[in-house]
Amino acid sequence: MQKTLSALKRSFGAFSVAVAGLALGVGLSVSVAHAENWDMPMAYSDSNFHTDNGKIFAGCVATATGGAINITVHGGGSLFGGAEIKRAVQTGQAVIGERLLSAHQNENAVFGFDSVPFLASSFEDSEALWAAARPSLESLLESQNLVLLYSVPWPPQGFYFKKEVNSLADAKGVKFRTYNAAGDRMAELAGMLPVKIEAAELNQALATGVADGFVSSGSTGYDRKVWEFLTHFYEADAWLPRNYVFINKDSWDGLGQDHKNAIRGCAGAAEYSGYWRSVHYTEFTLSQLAANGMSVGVVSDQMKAELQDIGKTMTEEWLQEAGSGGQAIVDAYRSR
Ligand code: PCA
Repeated sequence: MQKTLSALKRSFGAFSVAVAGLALGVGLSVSVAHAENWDMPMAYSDSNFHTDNGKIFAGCVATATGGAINITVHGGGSLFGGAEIKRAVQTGQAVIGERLLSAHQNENAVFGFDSVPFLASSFEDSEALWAAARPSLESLLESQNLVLLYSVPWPPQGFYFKKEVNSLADAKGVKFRTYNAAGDRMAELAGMLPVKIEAAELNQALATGVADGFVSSGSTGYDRKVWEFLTHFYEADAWLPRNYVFINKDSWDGLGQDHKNAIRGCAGAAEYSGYWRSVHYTEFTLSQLAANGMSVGVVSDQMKAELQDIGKTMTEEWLQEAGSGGQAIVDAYRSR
């Protein structure tokens, strides 16, 4: 067993930490009478891979702590809506939660590092960018009474419409649902009319004509069955925004080292498996959009060039807003 464990550790990097965490959990004798029960609000649908990954993480923590910490995942914004989750965890209304990192871009531009158009538009680049940004994000969150546990990217972002769109001129004036400041700015520069809406409210917005298009991945289009309202998905690979799971710092500081190790181990495993689930979900969800009657394809060359121009403007704007902190992330990413 010992030999098998160390072989696993050598081959699986972050995943090995979880194996160690689980092994530790098996050896613990915990009185479940003192079990802690934590709520974990998450913003995306119960069927989504982030949410499912969060449930597996919760199961891992229960096992690795010998039943001392039980986390209940509340998907689809059912306990707190997406926009409320960070504050809820900061203030201890929930111990742990998940949120879209770039949703906090208005608070501090550094949070938007993952939504700078075309800075990182593949899974590999997204991981390299995350490695460059992680230390800054950890300290930024720590200054807000939060401890970062793990982060998983969404698939690459594209555009949904109700009609064929081959250039920005075709998209002009479209009421366009976004989920962060970068999406708003991109829509604005493209001549569309941005409206920020949580994924959980997307269907209602499409059904009532509040939005006739949106930015997202194949994943959210599939989760929300948007073929009921829209006809086209254009792959643009504009960016890969990340979700992150975080815990209230006071709660974290109150944990014993064994439980911290167990949670860190499970978080490493969740980051690793979440990444691969996102990779595999990409093709699956695009094929499902097509199977349900949508036209799915890459943006036209003209549209791509127009979007890249917008990307240049937005990169300059972001670097200005994010200051030396943002520049340090980009430098670290580019010098890899
Ligand atoms: N889905 C989420 C964020 C990015 C994505 O692919 C959404 O549309 O809200």
